Parts: sequence; C-alpha cells; structure tokens
Amino acid sequence: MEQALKTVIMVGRTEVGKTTLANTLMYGSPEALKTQSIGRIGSIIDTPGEFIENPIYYRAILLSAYDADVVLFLNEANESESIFPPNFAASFNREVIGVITKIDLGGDVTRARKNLQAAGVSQIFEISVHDAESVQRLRDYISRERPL
Ligand SMILES: Nc1nc2c(ncn2[C@@H]2O[C@H](COP(=O)(O)OP(=O)(O)OP(=O)(O)O)[C@@H](O)[C@H]2O)c(=O)[nH]1
Ligand SMILES: [Mg+2]
Repeated sequence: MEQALKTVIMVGRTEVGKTTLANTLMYGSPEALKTQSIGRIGSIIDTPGEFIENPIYYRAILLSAYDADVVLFLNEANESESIFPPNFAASFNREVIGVITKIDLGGDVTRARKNLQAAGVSQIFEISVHDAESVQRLRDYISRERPL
C-alpha cells in the first residue's frame, strides 16, 4: 500500500468496522483489536465507537477532526437505526463522506444509504474488506493525488 492518503478520521458505532477498514486501507490487512481510545493508524485517526454512541464525547470527535482532511461516517449494511444525529456532518468544517460497511453480510444498503444521507454526507462508498476493489475505490478517493 504505497499510496499516500489524506488524513482521515473514522466515526461510527462500536463494531461497525472502523479499525478493520483503517488497517485495510493503510496496510492491506483486516486485523483489528477493540479500540480503547482515539489513536492513529498511519494517516487515519481511529475513534472508539463509544465516542459517537455517547453525546458527551461528541466534542472529542469534533476536536480530533481538526487534524483531519476528510471525515468518514460508517454505517453497517444491516444496521437499521442511524447512530448519527440529523445533519451531524454540518458540525465538521470538513468534507464528510459515508461508508456502508460489511456489504458481504447482506443487509439493506438502501436503508444504510438513507441513514448516511440524513447525517448529511456528500458521497457514499459501499465496502466489504473482503472485496479489494471496493476498498480501492475509497483509497483512490482519499489519496493525496486528488486535490482537496
Ligand atoms: N464480514 C465482514 N466483517 C467485517 C468487515 N469489516 C469489519 N468486520 C468485522 O467486524 C468486527 C468489528 O470490527 P472493528 O473494526 O473492530 O470495529 P470498530 O468499529 O473498530 O469497533 P470499536 O473499536 O469497538 O469502535 C470484526 O469482527 C471485524 O472482523 C467486513 O467488511 N465484512
Ligand atoms: Mg475500533
């Protein structure tokens, strides 16, 4: 994975697949341990799911996002309810894009898309970490070569 990426911050509920996707984007390997605190995986800022599940932590996410060029909102394909407040994307002074995760497990991609649109994202990627092409489409989008 020699492609240089912009600084990206991952936001989404516990188990949605943030760390797995971060490792896959950076190193091509999907291993992930439970995230305990905000930290870096290469140029990716990874957050624990608890930070979006608990409004008391929203401020920590917003603060960390100042270091990022792009914000990623993740929503699982088979997740019925959105974790994101309506138009939460507007709270970030950054480009916010949506990622539908675990599309290999089925689920309702149309509903996931609606959830992310309600959160105010600009663009949506459908991803399975087991489908290298789907990951590469996102990697190209957040690659340094594409101007901000
Ligand atoms: N089938 C499938 N499983 C996935 C995919 N992405 C992640 N997973 C699995 O989902 C589980 C949770 O992934 P994590 O990356 O740890 O989730 P997280 O969002 O970082 O969770 P927290 O750190 O708790 O906030 C793991 O068992 C992953 O293997 C995917 O695209 N397909
Ligand atoms: Mg994690």
